[in-house]
Amino acid sequence: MLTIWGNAHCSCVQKVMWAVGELGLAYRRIDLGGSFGGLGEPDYVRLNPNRVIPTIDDDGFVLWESAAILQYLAAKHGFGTLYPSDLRARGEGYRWIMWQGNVLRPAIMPLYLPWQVWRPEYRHLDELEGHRLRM
Ligand SMILES: N[C@@H](CCC(=O)N[C@@H](CS)C(=O)NCC(=O)O)C(=O)O
Repeated sequence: MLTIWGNAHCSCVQKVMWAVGELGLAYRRIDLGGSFGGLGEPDYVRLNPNRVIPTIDDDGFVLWESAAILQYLAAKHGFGTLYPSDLRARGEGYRWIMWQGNVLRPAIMPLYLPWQVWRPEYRHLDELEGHRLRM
């Protein structure tokens, strides 16, 4: 049985759920993090000492870090499709997974938090400008 901890508002959880959908896997998802809280509960910290979401348990195998989860699930269930057998195609997949997590997400978060979540007085345009992606 595949269990996924994490609420559906979190982009790191959403990409795991997207992969789970593409692979047609049966699962149960437990809301956690954000307004659901629970990341500091001892039972969860034992699973994921980073106290973030997502975390999965696949028949007793616990894994965290969304990029690792994507690669694990795709390799296990989608070899030749979501997990290409061609190394170059797989490398391109890795590239976008890593780029999303290491480049795009850190650039978006300072935009997302001030504009979507925080109060207007916390919005600092000059600081946001410093996060502009230069490619
Ligand atoms: N590098 C981690 C980042 C995980 C992460 O930062 N998750 C955020 C939500 S997207 C989190 O748990 N934040 C605390 C919270 O939601 O309460 C991954 O990709 O899994």
